[in-house]
Amino acid sequence: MLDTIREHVTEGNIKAVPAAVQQALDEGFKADVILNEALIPAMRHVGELFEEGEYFVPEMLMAARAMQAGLVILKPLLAEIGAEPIGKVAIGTVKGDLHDIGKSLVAMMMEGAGFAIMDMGVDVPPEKFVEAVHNGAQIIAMSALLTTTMPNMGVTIKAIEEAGLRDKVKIMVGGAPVTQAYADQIGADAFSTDASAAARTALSLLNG
Ligand code: B1M
Repeated sequence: MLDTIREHVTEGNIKAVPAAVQQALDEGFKADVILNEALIPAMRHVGELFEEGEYFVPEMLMAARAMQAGLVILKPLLAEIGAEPIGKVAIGTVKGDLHDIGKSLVAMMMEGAGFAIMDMGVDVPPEKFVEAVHNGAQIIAMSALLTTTMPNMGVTIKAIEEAGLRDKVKIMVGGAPVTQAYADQIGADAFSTDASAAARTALSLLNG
């Protein structure tokens, strides 16, 4: 049954995943086992297929949505058994920037990796990121798609510094115009090129 769920997620079969998850529960599989041994490994595999050039953004989005359809069923049960997320990420597209798709993909891949996600949406001002750190975010993940909005990543990092919270949080950045050199220049802890790499980066930030 877990193999079947993994296959459906990898294929992005949004209808089949919830049905298979429900069937697994009916057969006695525990919610955390379905999460950790089917949904999360399937998304990891999808990330690998993306990095190998076998999958593109649409396939990755379909898989992420299929996984989320399964998560809808599991979430209340996971809360009941107290399965803890591995960490808390607050993610948003920076102030002035309305591009949503890449940020949402990153959020989905991170959720697939086991993180609790606070998705703050688009056009997120620095003070909202600061508030997220106050609310327990261990990682701030900022996306920007415009060369004109990229500087707001640096402004946000400064705001977090000025609030005296810089040592309480790891900060990662990404988006089409962002580079490692830029991330270094503004004092971010990490940069990733795509959603799958971002999920791996978040894991290593948390462990390092
Ligand atoms: Co706009 N747009 N857009 N746009 N748009 C771009 C970005 C642009 C490159 C198009 C172009 O001119 N060739 C250009 C930017 C130029 C620049 O600054 N260098 C541009 C422009 C100019 C604009 C407007 C200013 C246009 C105008 O009104 N004159 C305007 C700005 C609005 C605003 O934000 N204030 C605008 C508006 C829009 C739409 C609203 C129409 C729409 C967005 C809809 C939406 O998001 N809901 C839109 C779109 C769709 C695009 C393009 C075509 C596609 C962006 C996209 O979704 N890509 C884009 C051209 C292009 O990229 N080819 C373009 C797919 C997505 C999966 O990729 O977001 O790069 P991406 O995310 C990747 C990685 O970057 C990475 O992982 C993701 C998945 O692998 N990543 C991270 C992203 N965030 C990350 C965070 C991380 C790590 C990795 O860690 C935290």
